[in-house]
Amino acid sequence: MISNEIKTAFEAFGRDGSIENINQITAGLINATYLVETDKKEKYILQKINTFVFKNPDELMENIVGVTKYITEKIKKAGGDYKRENLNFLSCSNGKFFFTDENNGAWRMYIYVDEALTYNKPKDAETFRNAGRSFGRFMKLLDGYPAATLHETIKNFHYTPARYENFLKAVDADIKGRKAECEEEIRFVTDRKADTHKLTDLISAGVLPLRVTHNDTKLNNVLFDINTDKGICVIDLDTIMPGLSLYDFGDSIRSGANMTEEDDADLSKVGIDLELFEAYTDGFLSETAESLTDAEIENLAFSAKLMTFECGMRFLTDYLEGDVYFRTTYSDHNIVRARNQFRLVADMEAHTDEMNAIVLKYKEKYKK
Ligand code: GN1
Ligand code: MG
Repeated sequence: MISNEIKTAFEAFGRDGSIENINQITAGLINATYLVETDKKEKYILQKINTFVFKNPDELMENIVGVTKYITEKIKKAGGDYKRENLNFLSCSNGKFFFTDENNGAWRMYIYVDEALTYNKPKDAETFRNAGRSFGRFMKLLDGYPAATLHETIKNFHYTPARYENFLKAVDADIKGRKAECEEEIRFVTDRKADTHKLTDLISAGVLPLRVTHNDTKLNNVLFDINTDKGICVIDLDTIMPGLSLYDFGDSIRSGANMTEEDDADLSKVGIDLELFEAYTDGFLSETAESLTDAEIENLAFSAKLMTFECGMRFLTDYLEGDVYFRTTYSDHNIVRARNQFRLVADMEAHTDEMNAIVLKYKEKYKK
């Protein structure tokens, strides 16, 4: 059954044909995503933007359209195929790149990239190395993009000290009465308060440079070629903002180098897979080492821990606040995710030396 809401949104983009088939894609935790196939055999991705999370779709789409146009130009210059290596967003009859429905829902649509797939867990080390190359290339592609024109789509997105303050507020308020069952997790966070401002202090001190970054570099935000497993393009462009290269590296490790998925409740399966860590570091640094500063490279291993910690803290905050932010499919989902992430943090702490040694190995290989 194709809902009227979806049909109306699709039609607002004025494409030929009508919807023949629709499938919801549930990998992302924020927006509602649908694969639409028409009777003309065209395929599109139609997304309902989560306006609780992204309060200003106008600004959001201005960022995305600006960035994708910039990338298209670069790909064209390099002789590449921008229809496959980039997302191509469509406009409505009013010229806007999103449609507002009668209930104030905001929808956008782009052309589906065929013969591609995503992974929640790397198929093997080589796939993950390819993800590292893709996110590394992506950062390079955006080098030179006018950062000052970007809107801050989510305020303080990776500003970990602010995330920590929000967490403390949620603990204090305890609006769902869930605090008592999370004492251990709460202590895990407060014990690591000093970590929360390590990178932001280095930004303030002028040691770490801001770049235009993706900021949501989960493994399933890369499209891989179904035949070659090479990264084709990077998707989910909602949080492109000025940020640290370290956010992009760290979040990829968090999501892809965990020995299991981020919501596995069996904590005995959680841990940092050093072979995967190495593969990603190799792929990422092969593309970026020349442009990264020593201070950035020195903090790569730490960033993996910090991004995992921050994400766990956000899951825990959402649990305490009654699951209003991340999509959940059962009542304990967010606390399960938080415990999983904290176990991964602890395991990274136990393997810090090995992680740093791996980073050094690839720094020496790629930074001349
Ligand atoms: C969300 O949208 P998605 O599923 O790619 C979240 C990320 C989290 C991630 C955890 C805008 O990413 O920050 O790391 O869930 N995105 C936003 O799975 O909050
Ligand atoms: Mg997202």
